[in-house]
Amino acid sequence: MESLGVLFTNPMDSYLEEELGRRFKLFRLWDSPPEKRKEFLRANSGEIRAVVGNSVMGADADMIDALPALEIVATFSVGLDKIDLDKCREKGIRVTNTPDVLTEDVADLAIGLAICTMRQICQSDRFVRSGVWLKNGAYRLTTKFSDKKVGILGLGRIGLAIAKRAEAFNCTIGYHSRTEKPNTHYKYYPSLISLATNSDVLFVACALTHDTFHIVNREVIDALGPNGFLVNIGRGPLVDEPELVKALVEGRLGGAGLDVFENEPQVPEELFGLDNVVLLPHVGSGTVETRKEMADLVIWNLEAHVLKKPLLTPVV
Ligand code: 8YV
Repeated sequence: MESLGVLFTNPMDSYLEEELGRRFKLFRLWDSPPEKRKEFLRANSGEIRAVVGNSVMGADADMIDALPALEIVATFSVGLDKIDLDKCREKGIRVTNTPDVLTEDVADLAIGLAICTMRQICQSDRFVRSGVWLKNGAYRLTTKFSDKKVGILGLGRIGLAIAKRAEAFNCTIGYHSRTEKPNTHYKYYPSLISLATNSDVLFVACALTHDTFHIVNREVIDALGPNGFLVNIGRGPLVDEPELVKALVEGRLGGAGLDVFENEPQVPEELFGLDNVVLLPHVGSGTVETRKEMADLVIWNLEAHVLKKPLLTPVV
């Protein structure tokens, strides 16, 4: 196994790093300063046959071109948006991701974010801590989550898990995706605008691709309206962030619960002062249990590749 040279693109998980280091020859990209990375790749290109990246840095066209011996990209994420999949296909490079193991955590967080935003849980906590309760009395009334119309953009594994949870809150569920899903009783909306118009809370849970970049635009935000809430646990660039900020500042959108942003870890400062937003640092899959399962999947995929066995979670 040590003969497999693995490029680790950024520090993402200490357990994964240790285990990769024990099994393979690990090249840490961040060991070289950003301006020397091209050189670093060139110097080690003969040995690097695998890349392990994540939602921060994967394998783009430049990296793939710089690594002629590359055989597999095993990403520590379910999202594939940081990998040039077409180039991998073209060059016969295998790609694996970490589906299923993180579905529950991300769906739990999505529902948590919706309730947190609508019931203003974080703001209420600050109200108590800052002593305002003592001084000013009761907190203002907030918005109920149960019984609401929930819209889900992207009814994949995570979207379905959100729907299942929302059903337990007696919500009615609608969704939009490229095509209608055969085995669900949820209402399908062929257009995102019509889904947003008919939703109190819109969950963004689709993959980021060329087609879905800024899919939640001004029109969609306005269709959700001043009493509507947006929850994004997918990817920041799915939402036109400047339009979202404007709508929140101008009161054209009721509120937003955001785990992801367009230019992480940058978050628009205009949002910091707003009481109707909850801002999280991309922690959807961030539990000890799930990150361990994700790491094991990455390792097992690489081992399977070395042993020429079927990959566990192949994408390409
Ligand atoms: C992680 C994610 O944040 O799975 C994804 O697509 O965005 C996350 O699980 C990340 O890749 C962990 O480093």
